[in-house]
Amino acid sequence: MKIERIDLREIHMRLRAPFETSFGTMQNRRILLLQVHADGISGWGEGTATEGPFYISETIDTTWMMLRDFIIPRVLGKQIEGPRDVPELLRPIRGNEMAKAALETAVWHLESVARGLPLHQALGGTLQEIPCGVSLGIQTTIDRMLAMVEREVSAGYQRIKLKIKPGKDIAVLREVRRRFPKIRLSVDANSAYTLADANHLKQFDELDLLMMEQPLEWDDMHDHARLQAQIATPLCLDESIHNSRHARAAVEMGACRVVNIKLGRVGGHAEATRIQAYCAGAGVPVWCGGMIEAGIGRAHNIAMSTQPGFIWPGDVSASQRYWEEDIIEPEVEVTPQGTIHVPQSPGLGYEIRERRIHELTVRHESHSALPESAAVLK
Ligand code: OSB
Ligand code: MG
Repeated sequence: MKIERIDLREIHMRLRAPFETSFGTMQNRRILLLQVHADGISGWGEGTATEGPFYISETIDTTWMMLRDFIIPRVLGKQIEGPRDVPELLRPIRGNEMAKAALETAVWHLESVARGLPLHQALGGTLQEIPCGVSLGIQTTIDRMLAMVEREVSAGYQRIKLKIKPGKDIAVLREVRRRFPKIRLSVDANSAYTLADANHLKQFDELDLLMMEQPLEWDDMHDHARLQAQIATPLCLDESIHNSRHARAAVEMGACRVVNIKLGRVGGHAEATRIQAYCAGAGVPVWCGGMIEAGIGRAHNIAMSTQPGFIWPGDVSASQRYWEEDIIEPEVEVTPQGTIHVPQSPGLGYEIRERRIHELTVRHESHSALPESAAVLK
């Protein structure tokens, strides 16, 4: 296929409710969408960077800039065999995984359309139905958190994850565990603690948690290994894992016993596939993390999660938990058993609501191979 044109769009969407983590609160989501055109068809990818560099270092504006100035020029006009060529073309560019993933995932979508295959099949996925969990933001009161847990457990979700930070942790957790003694429960600190908090975090062992996600600094595997040696709760790394080398290092040094895979954070489907394969071989469960995606990112997450290494329920939940109206048709729905049926039609398996995307667009650039490399449309 020859990459003829790449469209970058920024859309604005408002979450139905604010989402609070240890690094801040979000409600207005600025989302980058990328559409790649080749051989008369197109594929879509979604950038997952947030507005500020508070989860990992990338932001929507750094991803836009890296795509425009470095990534798109390396692929535009090129004849490629398929999506597996994309990481190779981008190898000289260091880091910037979320920017690369927006393009790489779009090329996977395009190829699956070209081959008439559902994306999950093109990726080698086998599951027809994936297990789902939810990630609940920090709440102002324990009662509010209990009410949210109640709602999601009743909806069928198979795992409840609570965002925590110092001062908003053990008391809430004890109450949730007392009220829901049987549920699969986990926590995510987004790097809000230090190794000096080890004794405090050790108290969490009494709560029978499935895992504790990224308690320490985003780039500190060494201290995670030291913490894991002191606590029984399995650690899961999110922010620290940007590629399969990181996953192997973390597992080998004992920095985690579970891995969260996010397509954006690891640079796309090829690397996500490699990480889950390594983890499956090492006996380390992986699960699909979320970045408050709109429907295109959500559909990519679903396809990714059909691979055999994805053992635990992901943070992949119904569109309606986030948005009044999503950008795909049908929207992502979750069964009363807390699963998503993987769509079996070619491509993403969801139609893209291009009119809706048009309405939500605040910026659009079209980069063409010929005759000019870039034309700003809006
Ligand atoms: O750490 O998993 C995280 C959202 C934004 C940034 C980081 C994280 C999250 C979530 C939300 O936990 C998961 C979702 O519901 O999409
Ligand atoms: Mg996380």
